[in-house]
Amino acid sequence: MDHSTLLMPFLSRLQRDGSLSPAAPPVLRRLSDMRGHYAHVPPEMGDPEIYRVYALEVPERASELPCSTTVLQPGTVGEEFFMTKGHFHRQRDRSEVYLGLAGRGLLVLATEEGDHRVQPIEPETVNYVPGGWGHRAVNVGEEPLVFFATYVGDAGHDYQTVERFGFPVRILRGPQGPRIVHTPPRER
Ligand code: M6P
Ligand code: ZN
Repeated sequence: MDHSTLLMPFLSRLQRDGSLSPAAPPVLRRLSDMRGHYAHVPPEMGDPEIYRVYALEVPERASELPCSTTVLQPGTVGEEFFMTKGHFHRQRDRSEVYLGLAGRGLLVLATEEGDHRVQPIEPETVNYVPGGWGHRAVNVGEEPLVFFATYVGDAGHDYQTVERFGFPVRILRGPQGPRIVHTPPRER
């Protein structure tokens, strides 16, 4: 054990608004931070907050388990439900776990080969995200979607792959609830 990198035990509490306290200042993602992610952005949309991430102050190294909560607002951009950017792990084989805390959402998982899965995220769900699977959360409910995440510390975030190739499906508001729409590679 390398005692020079040993952390002190600490406690953080989940707040009613989904934040963790103490935690680092939240990372905020507005619509303007998500250029290229939504299929069609109506010009009159303004620049709403889409989500924020509260992360514990843990170094991103292999021996640690970074933890965060994400608070994803309800709403749509055109027909498309509010969602996170989504990412692969830079170190592709690193895994992650999501625990649903509040609201009603879907987790879209995809491999670079084009395989995909869609799973619920809601209170009492535990989503296991194996290495190699890109992941994006989508709020399909009327309340903020709140979930807890923890992942292998040296995973890293690769956003570029999602920006270039998109996900194989989009989640749109339909008359009978969320519609999962397959996206041809050219239109992602
Ligand atoms: C979860 C974790 C974080 C991630 C966040 C927002 O809290 O997976 O690592 O940063 O969701 O997702 P994204 O980084 O794709 O915007
Ligand atoms: Zn991740």
